[in-house]
Amino acid sequence: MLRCGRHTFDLARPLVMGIVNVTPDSFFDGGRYLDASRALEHARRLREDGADLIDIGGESTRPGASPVSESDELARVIPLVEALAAQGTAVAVDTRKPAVMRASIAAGAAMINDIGALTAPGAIDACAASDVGVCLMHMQGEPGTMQQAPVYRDVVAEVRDFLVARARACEAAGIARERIVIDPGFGFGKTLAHNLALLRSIGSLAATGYPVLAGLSRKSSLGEITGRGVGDRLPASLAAALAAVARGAAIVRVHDVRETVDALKIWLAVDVKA
Ligand code: 7PJ
Repeated sequence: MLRCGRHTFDLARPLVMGIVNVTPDSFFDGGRYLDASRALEHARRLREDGADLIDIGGESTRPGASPVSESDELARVIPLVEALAAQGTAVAVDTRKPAVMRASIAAGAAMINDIGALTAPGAIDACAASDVGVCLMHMQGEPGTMQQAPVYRDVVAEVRDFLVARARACEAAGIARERIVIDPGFGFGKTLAHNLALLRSIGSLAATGYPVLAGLSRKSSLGEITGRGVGDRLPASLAAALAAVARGAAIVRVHDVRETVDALKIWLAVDVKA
């Protein structure tokens, strides 16, 4: 079971988190949903398509993206969180800023999804003061420069040890274990080889006992393998989502919810879990 505010998820089947970026510059949907009503409409569509959670991001973290101020991020994100939460949608907010976390939680967010794994001062406390779920993601370096020369001695062990340490820090601060998700952070300070090693080893991350979220949707590693641009990575993304789930991922974070839900239905029909 995963507890996220008033939402409780059964992890017996994989969950789908649908992505809505309200940014001018995200790599796939940047600029498309900057208008709040369009973002809301897109989020509703993703819900209808079968998303269990909607992930709202107001800060692009792609290499070279410009930083966003706290007030801009709040203005982009909070109205959407309020509107979606009021409809009963489980909303995750993708942010690194404690002030955005606190405002999102007050607006009804179910989960805080932090690519910084709640390392900002005050971030753990902002989440511990509520009952939201938290997604702790691994990143090497900072978004602007992380892809320049990522180096690991043992990428799987380092990512796993970091995530377990962050999860323990959250538990020590009062965030119950059932509220915690871990994420290897595909593409965040990782080469293709690092990403593949982590994908192959999702089972060893899942063996920590924390549910694992995998975010591979349309990422550049898929482009490196297929030679396709970001707009032509849907088949690769579906294959990556299935590969992750087959190795024990509990949640997949995707742009293409309808297609992913269909792919998972086939996988579930074959790989029946009693
Ligand atoms: C991830 C994320 C991811 C989690 C982004 C993109 C780049 N949050 N936020 N995991 N990626 N938890 O949308 O591809 O992989 S931003």
